[in-house]
Amino acid sequence: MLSEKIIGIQKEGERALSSIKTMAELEMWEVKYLGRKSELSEILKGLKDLASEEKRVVGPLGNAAKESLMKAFEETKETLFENSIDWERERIDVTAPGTAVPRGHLHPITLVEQQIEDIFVSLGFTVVDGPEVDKEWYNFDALNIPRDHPARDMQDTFWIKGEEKNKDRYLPRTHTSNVQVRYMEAHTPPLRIIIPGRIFRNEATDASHEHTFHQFECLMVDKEGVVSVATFKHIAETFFSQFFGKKVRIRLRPSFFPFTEPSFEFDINCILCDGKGCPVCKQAGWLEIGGAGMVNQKVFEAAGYPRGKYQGFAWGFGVTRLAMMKYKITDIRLMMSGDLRFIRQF
Ligand code: FA5
Repeated sequence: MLSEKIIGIQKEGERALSSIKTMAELEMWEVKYLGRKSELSEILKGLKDLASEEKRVVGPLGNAAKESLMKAFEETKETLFENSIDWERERIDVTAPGTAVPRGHLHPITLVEQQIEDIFVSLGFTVVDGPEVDKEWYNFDALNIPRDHPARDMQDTFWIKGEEKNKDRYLPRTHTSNVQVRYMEAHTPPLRIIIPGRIFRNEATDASHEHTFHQFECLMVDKEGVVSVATFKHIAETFFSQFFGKKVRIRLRPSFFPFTEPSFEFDINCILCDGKGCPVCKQAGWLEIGGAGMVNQKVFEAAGYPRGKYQGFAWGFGVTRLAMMKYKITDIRLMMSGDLRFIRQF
């Protein structure tokens, strides 16, 4: 009796399975034929109450029917899944041309800044950062430029509204020299640092002057008698020769900066005409690059160093102007114009 019933269930289940078309139907089928409350499960649960002879026949038959239905169920599930995939849509054409991903790139000033940093790091210098908005003290007073001194006029300054009456005002720095005393307050010589950064000046702009541009500062300090003007000249010549990839000579001219004594402007021989004279160097054979000098003892004092113990040089120049020379750009205003036709050339 039970054996016939089991065979009947199996046949009916197999027939029902063959006409199933969707996953939802299959789930219902599973509950009906293999679920915990299915007829077949009830029979198998009741095996324990059967006489042992009957058990020996019904048991294996019931388990075989269950296994066979489970196998058929898995096969149908697989077939339904495969049929549900739209193979045409999923097809990947490996020969189709790819879509180019637009790539960004670095600004010419960043490229030049990175090259400068690489050269100086190879010479044993450390790259130091500093605030773009700083106290008046670090930008001026600590560098021997007191509030009412005419030297303040050398760098036209932007003042921040509301700061005018404050004793120690904040201002957008007018040069990277603001980091000199900041760094020396926290470090004792020997020190070799470079400070690249953005600076701000309240200036009328023209082809070679911007109100916002990049400068670069170099500071090397050691005990009295170790670092001299000759050290500066050697480092500067080594740097510019590496930067332009050819031998560059330096020329010093006497000048004045309140934070250096003696002070000089320095020129490099024109890299376009090699010193012969051309329109870029205005036939002089030399190009003005920056300012330099031996650090004034008053600056060391402002940093808390004892007078006369240390000696060093500092120099600064316009990174923006150096980038112009390198890439032969004739108008500085292009650099910050945001004009993509210009930027995309680098
Ligand atoms: C200074 O800013 C000094 N702090 C440099 C210095 C550092 C001297 C350490 C001694 C010791 P100056 O104002 O001359 O100096 O500017 C330095 C360089 O910045 C110039 O030689 C020039 O290359 C660049 N520069 C100055 N003004 C502008 C401007 N408006 N636009 C673009 N570049 C400029």
